[in-house]
Amino acid sequence: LPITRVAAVDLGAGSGRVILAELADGHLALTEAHRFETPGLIDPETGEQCWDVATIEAEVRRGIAAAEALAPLDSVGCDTWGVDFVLLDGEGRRIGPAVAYRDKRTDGMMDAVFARIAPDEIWRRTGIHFQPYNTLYQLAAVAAQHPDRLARARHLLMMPDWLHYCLSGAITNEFTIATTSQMLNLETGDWDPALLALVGAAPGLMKTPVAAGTVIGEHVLPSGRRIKVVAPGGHDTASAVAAAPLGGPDEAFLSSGTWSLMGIESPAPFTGPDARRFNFGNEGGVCGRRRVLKNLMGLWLIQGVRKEMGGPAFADLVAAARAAPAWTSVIDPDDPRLLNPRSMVATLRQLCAEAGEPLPDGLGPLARCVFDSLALDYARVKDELEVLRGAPLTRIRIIGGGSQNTLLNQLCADACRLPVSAGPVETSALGNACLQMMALGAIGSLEEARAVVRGSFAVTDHRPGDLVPDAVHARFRAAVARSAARPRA
Ligand code: ADP
Ligand code: LRH
Repeated sequence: LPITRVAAVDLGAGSGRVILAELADGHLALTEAHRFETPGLIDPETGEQCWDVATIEAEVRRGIAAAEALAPLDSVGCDTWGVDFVLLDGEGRRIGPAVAYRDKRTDGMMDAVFARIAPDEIWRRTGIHFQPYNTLYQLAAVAAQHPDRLARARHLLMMPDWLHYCLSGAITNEFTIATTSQMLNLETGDWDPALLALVGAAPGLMKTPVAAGTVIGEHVLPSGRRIKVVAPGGHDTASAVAAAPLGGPDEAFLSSGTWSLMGIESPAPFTGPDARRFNFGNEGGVCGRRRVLKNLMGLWLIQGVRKEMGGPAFADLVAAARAAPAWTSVIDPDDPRLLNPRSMVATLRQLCAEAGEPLPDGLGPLARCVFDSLALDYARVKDELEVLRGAPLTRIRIIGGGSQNTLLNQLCADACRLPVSAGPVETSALGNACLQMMALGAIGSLEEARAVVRGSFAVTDHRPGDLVPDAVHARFRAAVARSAARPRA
């Protein structure tokens, strides 16, 4: 059998990588060709917090060339974080900066949108969870703050679509990333005309989404050789879950990176009152699946602590947390003040003070506060998922960079009182590569892709050990209730 080689471009909000994936004799091997910190910038005119898309494009091109230097590629495909986009004019030129989802331009925008359409109606149309940074509210901000940009725009490309455009010139919108916008109609799978009109977006601004695994164009390598461009699951979480070695419908996934995305895979969406009440979303998956999940603040919190504490290695940070006393300071990790705080450390301490918890001091206690709080959050979502599906879960599969955190994996098992399996680490790149290989005919189905992943990568199991006492869960629930009762800015 011939060897199939693809380049998976995977951009997380924390770091980007280009990975060479090689399939030979039913075995998949990954080689990292290039890695970089996802560059951001402040727009000099508006002060908006943006992605440095020129540098991102250059890094991606460099990475693809580096992968090709390792072995001749058959194709390339890109996945990125959700919700962010680029506007293009009629000549294909970018309009304005690529503003990042944590920028404060969306402050107050949810309420502005809700004044014109009831949130229940948005939910009925999209089945997507409410987050202030969803594309819907970002576009409402563009309409309010820069109407000229929207008036000139002829295309809206989500970040992976924009990368595909840079690489091939093809203008497409891919389905999985489109669902993160909260503007795709759950029933039609196409952009919802009422929501487009609401933000003043022309009907043709986005194209009818193509399915993950579609060949959308060609990329010309520096050598002049042409390779296929395949849209994988453009949303990194869709790609990650595509490659998650889920053992059946009773297993939950926890995609652990800058965010913690926790949920279940389902053939049908969950649109009932429990899903709405708990704020679960039904994101579009590959091959007709849905991800019924929740966005939790995740390792963004530890990234912030790390930055303010002199940038220790993640392994040292985990060791410091392990040495600190357990379940001492617990907070609600999803408090909106943690989305983009001036100081992560000061805000974590402030939340501890408000919850009547001891103030963590120093690297170990701060990291411990983050990991303990995240583990308790996972337990809360586990309970909610069990209510939603009316049946217990049997295992949690942690995938992504955060699956290397053996302390957090164990805390998750102890708090959720369930077995945890950790790995693979580069699941987004893996799922991206698998969908490319399906488009190339080298892998027959998603089931086969998951079997290949299972046979090619080891996972580490954690059994529940020191179960977390009920009193700790109660302290956590009190912190969450306090945070929910706070008036929103
Ligand atoms: P994203 O793609 O969202 O940027 P990743 O999946 O790359 O995120 O995960 C990054 C996170 O993984 C880091 O914030 C860190 O918390 C965790 N991580 C990375 N390496 C290690 C390690 N060696 N030990 C423990 N945690 C790690
Ligand atoms: C994780 C992720 C997540 C959300 C967020 C904005 O990287 O894609 O699923 O969409 O970024």
